[in-house]
Amino acid sequence: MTSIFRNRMEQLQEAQEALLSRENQIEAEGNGIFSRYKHPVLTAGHVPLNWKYDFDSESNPYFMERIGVNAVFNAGAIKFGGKYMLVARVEGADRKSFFAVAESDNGIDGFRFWDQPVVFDTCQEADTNLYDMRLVQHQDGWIYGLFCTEKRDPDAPVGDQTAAVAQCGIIRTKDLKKWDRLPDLKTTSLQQRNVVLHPEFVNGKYAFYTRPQDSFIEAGSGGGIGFGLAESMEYPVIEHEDILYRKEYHTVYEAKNGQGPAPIKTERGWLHLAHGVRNTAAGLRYVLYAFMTDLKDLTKVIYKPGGYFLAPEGEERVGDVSNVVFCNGWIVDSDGKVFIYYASSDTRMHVAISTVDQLVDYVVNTPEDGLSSAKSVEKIIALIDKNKESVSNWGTKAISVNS
Ligand code: M1P
Repeated sequence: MTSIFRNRMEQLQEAQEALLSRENQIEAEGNGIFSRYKHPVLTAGHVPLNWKYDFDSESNPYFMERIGVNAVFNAGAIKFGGKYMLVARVEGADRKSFFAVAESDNGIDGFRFWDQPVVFDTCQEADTNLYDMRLVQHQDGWIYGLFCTEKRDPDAPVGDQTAAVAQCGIIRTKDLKKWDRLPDLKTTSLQQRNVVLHPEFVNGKYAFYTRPQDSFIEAGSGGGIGFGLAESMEYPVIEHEDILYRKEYHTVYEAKNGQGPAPIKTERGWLHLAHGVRNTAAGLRYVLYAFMTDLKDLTKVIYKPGGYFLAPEGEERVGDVSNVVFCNGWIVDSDGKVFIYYASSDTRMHVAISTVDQLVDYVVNTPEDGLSSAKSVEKIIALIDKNKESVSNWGTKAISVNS
């Protein structure tokens, strides 16, 4: 073994161990709705060295990286066996994404990847690229992983090597180790991305949140976040999609939107997190927004807080696809604590924490987008007036308490 090989290997191992064992810290100033943690929870630096380096000093005397990993982002999340599990999108230097499970004892730091990436049947549907898994523990007993499967558009002319088709792939498991591939979801839309399985049966059927789209990038006439039912997961076919949350002019989701993780059931309704996209001179800007649907009619939006819930901040704003936050995984603990796992700029994973109570308060009490500047000012004046009254009441109470 050469000294170059040994030194490099030891330095890299030491640096990685320091990263993996770094304690995370909650950020002091939050907005009362959620609190971010300071350090990303999962990055390309967390990928095991033996996925990238040849540890044979004969065949790799310079201890050179043989397989590059570009980014780790857009992870599905689930609590399993008492651990916080992320099924991350790992993107290689070759642009191909795949899935890998990382686990942590506390959900905020100490995430470590399992020994090897997730393996399942990827031949039957000829996927070129796979990404953005939504994990759902369904009422039927299976854990489903729904993801985007992408391939070159077979109808594109030879001169166009960028045109692609996106559809929803489905796998299921009982242990996060052995995954069975089911047929891809069929809908009447040309393409699909951001498809999420609802955790409960609806009228005895499987319910899906969809995102019909005209082409690979543009949602176009797809309209927004859709909803549809399928008889079975073995032959998943949605014959009709209702649009439950439409794109709308001059909102944070005017260009497109997409369901985030599966919604959380609360006493007031189903709590949703989604991403909204608008176009700017600097490119697309992705933020997260929240809403709530009716417990009985899942297509009825009952609370629609205006504006974004979480937008990229600081280093989150920079990465491979800058100015993006994206969430496809959250975990609710039995005490109501919610771990919101979100990716920034298609590069790394973060966590923010909240509670079901706080999130419900947020969706129920945040005013809707009035869709004009005048309406925004009206809302602020109403709040100022309310505050004047509250503060004067405080005075009275304070005096009566003190006297
Ligand atoms: O680059 C931002 C995101 O773009 C796509 O999301 P959507 O289909 O909603 O525009 C996906 O490729 C996603 O993975 C990516 O983070």
